[in-house]
Amino acid sequence: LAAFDWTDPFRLTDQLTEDQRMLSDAARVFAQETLMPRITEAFAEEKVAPEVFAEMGAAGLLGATIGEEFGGLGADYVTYGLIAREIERVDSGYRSMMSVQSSLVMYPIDAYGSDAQRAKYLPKLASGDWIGCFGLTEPDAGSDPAGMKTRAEKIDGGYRLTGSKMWISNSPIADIFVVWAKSDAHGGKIRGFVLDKGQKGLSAPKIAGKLSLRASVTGEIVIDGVEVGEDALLPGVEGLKGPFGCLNRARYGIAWGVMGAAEDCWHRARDYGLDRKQFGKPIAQTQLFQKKLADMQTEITLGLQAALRVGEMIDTGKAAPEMISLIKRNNCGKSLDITRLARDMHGGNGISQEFHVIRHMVNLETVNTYEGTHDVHALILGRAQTGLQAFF
Ligand code: TGC
Ligand code: FAD
Repeated sequence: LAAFDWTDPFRLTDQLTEDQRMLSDAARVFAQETLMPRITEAFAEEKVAPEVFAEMGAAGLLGATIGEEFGGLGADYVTYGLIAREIERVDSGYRSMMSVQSSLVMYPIDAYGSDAQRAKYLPKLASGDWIGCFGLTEPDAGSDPAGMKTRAEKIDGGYRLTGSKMWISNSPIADIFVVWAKSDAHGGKIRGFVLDKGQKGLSAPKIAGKLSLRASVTGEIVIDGVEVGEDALLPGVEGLKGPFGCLNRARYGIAWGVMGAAEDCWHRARDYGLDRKQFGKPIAQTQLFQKKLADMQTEITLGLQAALRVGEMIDTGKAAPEMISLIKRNNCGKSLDITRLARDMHGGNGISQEFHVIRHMVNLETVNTYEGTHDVHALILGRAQTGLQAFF
């Protein structure tokens, strides 16, 4: 029988291609060398850091699945997931910045945009020269985006948009705003629009007072009669399947990302338990401590294997949205449990920024909520099993 690698029980690494391993390793080096040294201060001071986008862009981590002709890597979705895992091993806020840019801004422009929109926006978004945001949620429409109030009315040569979006990652520093609105000219159907910073009536105030995801800036989008030309409309999609098509990709990336945060907490808890002595022996030599480590290892191993399976199905065109709900929900919930365990296993030190675990823990409260809450994904899976929708 083969030897057991406690850090990688099912030998995930052996299941990857050479290219996937190489890009994952490069993302890990970037995350540890460029992001890790600044995270404690960025989180504590809630530092807005637009330069992180250009650094990620230079490392090839923005829009990795987008074609090389537009500045992407033309990589597969397994690679995208591996990148998310490495960035979130440092912090969920940095992963959020990367996944909004990649899955929620570049993806819809690539998939639903015109040739002119692709040529105008994608290269600058890939390099990180431009920062993007995605406006779906509104003050009165979170889990139920169909209830959005933002409207696009037809005017000569284009549209006038009015409404407001809430809890939007990157919006205060964004150059590009992908927003979703009900369009009168399209029978009230939801359509996507690409707005540019500086357009009259468009503003994005920061939301202050966040105690989670503090390294990633979040804001509103106020759209007060913003007038745009026909060229601002994303021509290729209509209805809720537009934003949901983007969310499928971002939710999938989150399922990998949160495993990175959980792995960081698991390894830190193990190291701490080996060093810390109480009652004359390392706390890692107690049964309760080892049970917690075994639970962490088990859930992470299963969660990563599930994410890899779904990634391979996306790459071969066989994935269904419900598969993504299953791994987004499970991996977020399990990672949140793991970060809480790690916090406890560090004792009093666990609440200090120096030990990192409480930062991951409070971040994962957000990640468990955004992109569809834990319970909303349960309802999606419940509907798929029973044929009965229980949302309303
Ligand atoms: P429903 O009737 O289920 O569907 C309406 C239309 O949409 C289609 N559809 C999908 N298409 C592709 N992928 C999916 N996952 C899809 N889910 C639904 C569906 O086929 C239908 O199409 P059509 O052509 O028949 O009209 O719609 P519903 O209103 O009943 O939906 C209910 C529910 C709960 C499933 C849905 O609204 C939901 O998922 N709510 C959660 C909202 C959410 O996830 N918001 C995320 C905002 S963005 C964000 O959080 C970014 S944070 C990023 C970061 O910082 O990292
Ligand atoms: P609500 O929908 O009001 O939910 C509150 C509670 O009610 C939850 O527990 C939920 O599970 C429960 N609930 C709701 N409906 C039901 C039901 N039918 N049955 C049972 N329980 C139910 N959005 C964007 O569009 N773009 C972004 O970039 C973005 N970034 C974000 C960044 C951060 C830091 C945060 C916190 C949020 C972000 N969001 C973004 C918004 C996020 O997607 C929403 O917060 C999320 O979808 C939940 O919506 P809500 O906050 O309105 O909560």
